Amino acid sequence: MDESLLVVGVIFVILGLAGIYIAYSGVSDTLDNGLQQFSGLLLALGIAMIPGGLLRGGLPQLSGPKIVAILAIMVILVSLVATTAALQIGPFKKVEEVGEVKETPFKVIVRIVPGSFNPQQEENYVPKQIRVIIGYNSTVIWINDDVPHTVTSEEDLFNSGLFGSGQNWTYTFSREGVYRYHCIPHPWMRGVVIAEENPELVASLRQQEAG
Ligand SMILES: [Cu+2]
Repeated sequence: MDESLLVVGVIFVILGLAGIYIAYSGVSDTLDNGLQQFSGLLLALGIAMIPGGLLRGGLPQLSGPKIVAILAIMVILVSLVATTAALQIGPFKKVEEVGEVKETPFKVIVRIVPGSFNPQQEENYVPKQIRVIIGYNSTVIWINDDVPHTVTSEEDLFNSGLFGSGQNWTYTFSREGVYRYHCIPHPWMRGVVIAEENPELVASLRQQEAG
C-alpha cells in the first residue's frame, strides 16, 4: 500500500466533490463552469489514485487507524453522494425542461411594433400582457417589426438573444406561472405572459385530434 498516494487521492476526491457541490449550489454564476470542470478533473484524478494507493505493493492490510480513518471518510463521501442523489438536490437537481417542450396546436403572437426602440412610445410588445393555456396555446411567437430586440425573462428562465427586423422568436411555456420579461437594450420595454393550466380544455383538444 502506498499511503501518500492514497491520502492524496482521498484529498482530491474531497476537493473535487466539494467544488462540484459548491458550483451546483448556485453561489456564483460566473465561477460555475470553470469550477465544475476543475472539480470534475480533481475528482477523476482522485478516484484513479485511490486503487493505485491501496493496491501498490500487494493487497492492503485492513488494520491500523489510518486505513480505518480513510475508509470512514470514503463511506461518508459515498453516503453524501447517495443521499443527495436520492433527494435530487445539488448536482442531481433536475434540469428545468421549460423551453424544450413540444409546440402547442395553437399559438399566440406578440408583435414588437415599429418604434418600440423609442422610450417615448407606449406600444412595444403588443399585446403587453397575454394569457395562455399550457399545452393548448402556450407556444408564443414574438415577431419583430423594429430594430433588434430581445425577449428576456426577469427570472433568467428564457432569453431570446437579439433578433432583428422581420425575424421572430418562439418559446413554449410548460408550467403555470407569471412570466415577466423585458428587452435587454431597451429595458423600458416590458411584457408578461400568464400561463395557466386547464386540463379539461387540453383533454377535449386531444379527443378532437384522436376523433
Ligand atoms: Cu429592444
